[in-house]
Amino acid sequence: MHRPLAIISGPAARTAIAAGCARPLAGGPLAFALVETPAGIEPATALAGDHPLITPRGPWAGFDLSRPVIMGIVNVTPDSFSDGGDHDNAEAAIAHGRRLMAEGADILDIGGESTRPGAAPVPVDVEIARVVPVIRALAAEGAVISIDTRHAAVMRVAVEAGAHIINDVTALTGDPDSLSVAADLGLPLVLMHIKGEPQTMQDAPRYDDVTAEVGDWLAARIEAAVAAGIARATIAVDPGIGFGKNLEHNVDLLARTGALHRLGCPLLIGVSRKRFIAGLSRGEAARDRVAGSIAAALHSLGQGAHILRVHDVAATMQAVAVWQALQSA
Ligand code: 8Y4
Repeated sequence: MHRPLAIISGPAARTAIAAGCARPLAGGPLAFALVETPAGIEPATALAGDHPLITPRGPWAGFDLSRPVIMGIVNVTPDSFSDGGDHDNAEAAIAHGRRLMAEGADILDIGGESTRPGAAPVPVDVEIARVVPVIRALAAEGAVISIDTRHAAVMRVAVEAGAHIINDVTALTGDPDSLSVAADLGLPLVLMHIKGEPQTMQDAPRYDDVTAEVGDWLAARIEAAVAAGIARATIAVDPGIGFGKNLEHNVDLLARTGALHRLGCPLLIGVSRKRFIAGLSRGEAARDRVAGSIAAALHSLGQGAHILRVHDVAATMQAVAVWQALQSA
């Protein structure tokens, strides 16, 4: 288990690399001076140049990953939009997706099943009926679409409707057909960590070392995917903030999220409006968690995250533009 320590940002990163005091983190723009290994703490310069903490990532899904990629969230669930019928839901979701595209989202993540603890399970045909018209409409307008699903049947029809990326919060463990269907489809994919099932995942989750265990689980899922015929270069990983984790676990995982670069894959982080923000602050409702979401998003970029999954695309893009200008100054 190797963790980058003493992560350096901004102009100092380039200076430290040029001086032979640090190595680029996952290809840059950050650097790291130290690495924690099972044997102790060592200089990063002791690592071989082809170590996965150092090697560049991407391209992934057509993105070169030289700048942060913004994935905007489009829910097609009745509780997120009108109380009207499926047609109203689809129309509202399409309008929302258009707005996120106009705000500059690189990817739209379209989901038709709530994975909130206690949410009623949705039959697969209902999930399909919700997402397909939204994918069709937004893909036809040029959006890059990811399908947020843990069901193989939904993956198949979503891709027929124009989806480009599979985002599975169960890392292809949620359906016995997912590994083979994803391999057959051959699209870029996000493998997210979850502990337990969505319904019960928040019932007293336990870890000895959450960052190490999430990393080991994701490593095993990468190997399962590769064994099923999925190309390694198509896989992005995600620690799954809030999915079978309490406040302390989420904070630990975000603080050390750079450790996941040992997996050698692009890193996606989803913190937007999540409950841990309220837990660290004043118990705010989801709509009042934007500032904390942006703080966590910029922190994630400072740990070398490549892709951010967010509700508030315009606000995040503004924050990222400022962060990036200061990185490359
Ligand atoms: C308010 C609104 C508060 C939404 C919490 C939430 C992730 C994900 C979700 C993630 C990836 C959510 C589908 C949870 N989170 N996919 N999906 N990574 N890859 N909750 O972190 O947004 S749904």
